[in-house]
Amino acid sequence: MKQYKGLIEKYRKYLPVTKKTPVISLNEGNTPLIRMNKIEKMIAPNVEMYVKYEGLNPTGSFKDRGMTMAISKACEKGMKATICASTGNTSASAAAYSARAGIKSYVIIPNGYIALGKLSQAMIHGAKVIAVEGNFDVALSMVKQICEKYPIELVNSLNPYRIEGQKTAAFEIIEYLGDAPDYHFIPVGNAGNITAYWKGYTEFKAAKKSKKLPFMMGFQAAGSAPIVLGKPVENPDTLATAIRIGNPASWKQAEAARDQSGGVIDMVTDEEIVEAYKLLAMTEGIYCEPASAASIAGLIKYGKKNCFSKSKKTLKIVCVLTGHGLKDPDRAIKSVKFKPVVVKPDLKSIMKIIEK
Ligand code: AN7
Repeated sequence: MKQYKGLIEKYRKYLPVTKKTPVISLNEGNTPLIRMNKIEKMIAPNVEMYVKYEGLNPTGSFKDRGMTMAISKACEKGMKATICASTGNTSASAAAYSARAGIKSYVIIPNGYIALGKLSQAMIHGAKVIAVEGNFDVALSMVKQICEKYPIELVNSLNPYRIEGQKTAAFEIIEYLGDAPDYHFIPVGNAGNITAYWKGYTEFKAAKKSKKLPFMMGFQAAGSAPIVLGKPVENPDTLATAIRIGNPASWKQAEAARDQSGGVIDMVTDEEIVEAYKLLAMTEGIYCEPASAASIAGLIKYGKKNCFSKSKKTLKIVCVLTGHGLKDPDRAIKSVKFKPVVVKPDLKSIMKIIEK
């Protein structure tokens, strides 16, 4: 049996790599597309719904797809250090891939707004973690200034190789479904991922690997929705800390994906995000982080608007679950009413709770 060796080996033909590029990989990509039999029935009778479970990448988020490319290309250039601003997942991925490459990693995070799992990853992989008293947008502006002056590779999605790696998720969806889906739902933060998926879908269509293009349906959190509002948000706020971003770097590209596909960029409230997050976990057995649930919340919102039931054909819908639920266990514990009950170690006490 041939072992899967990561997305650079699989999609080499479609990526800007050569024989000389040292491939830094953790066998990322190849994540499952899972049918949501219960939730699809709540959306509309003619809907076939799937999640692309990107939380199953090596560091638990889609960032690994971009990072294998960014770090491989940094090594090809002979760079000895990487830096990123991050709401958490980019830093976890950059730290892991930099460790694997044997180069230094610096990460700048907004102090107090990083989920615990993500922080632990950056730390254990040996990154130098710097927490600024400011939000992600402030951190990104610092990082850009540093990279102008010092020979450190910027590995945020401003790095074009990140987008190249991330577009492979669209390739996988097309290969699995035999064509692109009708609708693609995705959370939007810094807007790199929606840019990457659109690039992937359009490239595979041009290569005649698919016939159609999906409507791109991007969702920001209501308290951090600059693209929806049409202006930067100075103090972005949402419990979905991964997408707590007020001035997305790929703003224009996200609008282009929306407009070229005929889709939307809209917002969902924190309440809608948590509701979708719990629904997915409790009815389908899938644990994602809150930001990821924005795609599901968006689908529920458009289902309620009868967006799909007007169509006579079966509509295929893919929602991207960008990060694993274990990234942010604090949010899960805060979201569930039934807390563990402490009892004496005897059957009677335990049965009392079970039978309640
Ligand atoms: C789980 O890690 O921006 O729209 O610094 O972690 O491509 O930014 C994370 C973003 C969605 C938004 N879901 O993707 C970072 C960071 C999760 C994320 C997004 C992020 P983009």
